[in-house]
Amino acid sequence: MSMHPGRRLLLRGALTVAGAALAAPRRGLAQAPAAAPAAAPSGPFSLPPLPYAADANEAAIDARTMEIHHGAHHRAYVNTLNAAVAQAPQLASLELDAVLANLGQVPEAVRTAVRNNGGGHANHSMFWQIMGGRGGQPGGELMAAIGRDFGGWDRFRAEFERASTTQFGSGWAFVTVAREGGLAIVQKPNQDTPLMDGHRVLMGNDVWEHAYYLRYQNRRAEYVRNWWNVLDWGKIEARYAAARAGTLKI
Ligand code: MN3
Repeated sequence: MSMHPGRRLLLRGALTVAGAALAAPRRGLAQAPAAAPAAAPSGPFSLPPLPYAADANEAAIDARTMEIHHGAHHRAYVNTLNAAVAQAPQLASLELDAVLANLGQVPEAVRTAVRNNGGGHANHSMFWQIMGGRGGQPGGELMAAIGRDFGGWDRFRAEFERASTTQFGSGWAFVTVAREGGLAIVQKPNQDTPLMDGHRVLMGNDVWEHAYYLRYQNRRAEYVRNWWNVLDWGKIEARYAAARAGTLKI
C-alpha cells in the first residue's frame, strides 16, 4: 500500500514530537507538551443538571452512583455527541429526537457516534426527570391506560421488570406511548431508544451495570425491583399528557 502524503506528514509530526520529548527534561504524562487538541465543543448539547440532590433516590440508587452516572457517564455522552456534531454541523440546528429518528440521514462518518451518544443523551435526560419521587402508583388516565394495555398494575410491573432483567448485557427497558395513548414495553440494547423507531418514550430504566453496580453488584433484579420506589409518577403523568398532545420531545 502506498503511503498517502497526508499520512507521511502526520508521521513526521509525530517524530518531531517524540524527538522534542527526548530532548526535554522528563515530565509526567499529564504535563507532556502534546500538540494541544482543539478545545472540545461545548454545544449545541449540554448536560442537564440533576433536578434533585444526588441522594434523593437513596431508596433505590446511592448518591455516589448518581454522581458518577450523571457527572461522568452522561457528561461523556454529551461531550462525544458535541464532538460528532462538530463534524456534521448540519445536525446542530436539529432537535435531538428528529436526528435520532432519522439516523440513516446522518453522515456515515459520525452515524455510530451520534447513535450511541445521542441515544445516551436522550435516554439519560429522560431518566433523571422521572425519578426523585416516592414511588407508589400513577393515577388518572395513565393508570387507566395501564389497566387497558397490560391488564392491571401488577401485570404491568411484572412485565416491565421482566424486560429489565432479561435485556442481555447493557441496555434499557422502556414504556413507549403512542399519540392516541397506547402503551407498550420495549427493550433496547446499548443506548438505543424507541425514538430511533419514531416512537415516544414515556419512561425507561437504565440497566447498564454502571447504573447499579456499586450497591447491587450482579443483582440487577433487586435494583429493578427497588427502582419503583423512586419514580415520580407526577412527572410521568405529565409526560403521558405531553405525548398525547404531541409536545413530548425526549
Ligand atoms: Mn447510564
